[in-house]
Amino acid sequence: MPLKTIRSKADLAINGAPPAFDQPLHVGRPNIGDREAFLRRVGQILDNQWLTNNGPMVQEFERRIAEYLGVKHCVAMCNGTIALEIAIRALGLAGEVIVPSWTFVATAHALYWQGITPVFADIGPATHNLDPDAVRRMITPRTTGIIGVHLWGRAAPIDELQAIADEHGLKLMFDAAHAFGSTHHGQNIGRFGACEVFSFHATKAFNTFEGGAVTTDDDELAETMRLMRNFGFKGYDNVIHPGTNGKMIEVCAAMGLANLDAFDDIVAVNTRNHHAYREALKDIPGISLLSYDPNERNSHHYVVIEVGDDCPASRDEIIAALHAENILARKYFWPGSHMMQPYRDLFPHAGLMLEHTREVAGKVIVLPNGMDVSDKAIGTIHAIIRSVS
Ligand code: T4K
Repeated sequence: MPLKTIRSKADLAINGAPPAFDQPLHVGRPNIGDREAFLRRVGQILDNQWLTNNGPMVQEFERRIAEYLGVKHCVAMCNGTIALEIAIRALGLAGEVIVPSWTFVATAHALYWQGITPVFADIGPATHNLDPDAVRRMITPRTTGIIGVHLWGRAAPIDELQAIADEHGLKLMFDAAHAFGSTHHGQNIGRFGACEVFSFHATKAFNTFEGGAVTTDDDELAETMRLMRNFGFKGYDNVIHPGTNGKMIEVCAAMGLANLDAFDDIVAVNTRNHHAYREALKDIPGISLLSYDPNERNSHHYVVIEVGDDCPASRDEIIAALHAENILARKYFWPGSHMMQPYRDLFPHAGLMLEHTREVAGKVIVLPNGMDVSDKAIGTIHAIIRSVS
């Protein structure tokens, strides 16, 4: 609950007033479904004495996720980053792969960690997703694939990227870390490209503590990934792929099953909050809230605002004011992956090709959302931004 009413600049913590919240209000506060249901499942795990290595809870989780998304295979993993690495390896990507810079750095790292060069293509300034023309410009003889990211759960330009991939004989996969519960043309994200990779990290709309999954309709690819996540073993004593330890553990699957039952409620709260933010923020000049297509489903997990040049306060001034009030808004994904190591040294001039990435990175603030964010908190966040602007 907010602790004070903000009417003017004098009421702001940056000007010496006490903070609005005594406990931090986080962007990534985990959503937790039915505790009793989760704890019952933990009891079953202990009774089973089966804690990991493709146990019954993980198998049930995979079945339920595949059913929910309407996809043939869900291969559960220990986190989204390892899931990306395994998908990249199983698809045989090599050389150069085109990715957006405007994403969490894990997308690029998953390639680089395997000796593949991530080549950064620019985004559309309104979509925050890959611009297909920019992708075309980055294709070279070494390019083997494209990883589209459904940033903020809004679908990447799937059809255009598929056309480019087909035209140039490239593999196409998606980083769907933000997109559990999203649709594209009414079809669930999870079924596009060669495969799609989800993150079920604690900070995501749907979480399994840590976790991830690759979904695909391709039987052979799914089988390869299942083996690769378990060191490449096919049966006892027989390794047929280079592999790693990418397994989801039973307790994470239990959390996922409890949270899957609560997912509709989580989305309802996020959506309501999103509308409340939209109503509240519309009177502040220079602040615009990124919108979701009303014809598509989306978890509405990310509340993303852009601070325009016509806003009297800068993005960083607003962030500083919110942090002083104990509201830990974030600048995700500033300054862009191309500005982070090792890519900054590898491609010192990448920014020249990333005009929209640079522009968007300077404007974005992600505000708190989720089951813990109340109408009152949104009112306070609005009052702070209005008073500082
Ligand atoms: N691709 C994309 C597009 C991604 O966004 C991500 C992950 C990945 C791939 C990789 O998936 P994973 O390998 O992570 O499954 C967080 C998450 O760690 C990361 O999963 C996520 N994206 C990224 C967008 O956000 P940080 O460095 O911002 O985390 P941190 O520790 O600052 O936490 C965020 C906020 O949440 C803080 O205010 C604290 C709060 N929090 C966090 C945790 C873990 C809680 O209140 N409770 C918690 O348990 O990266």
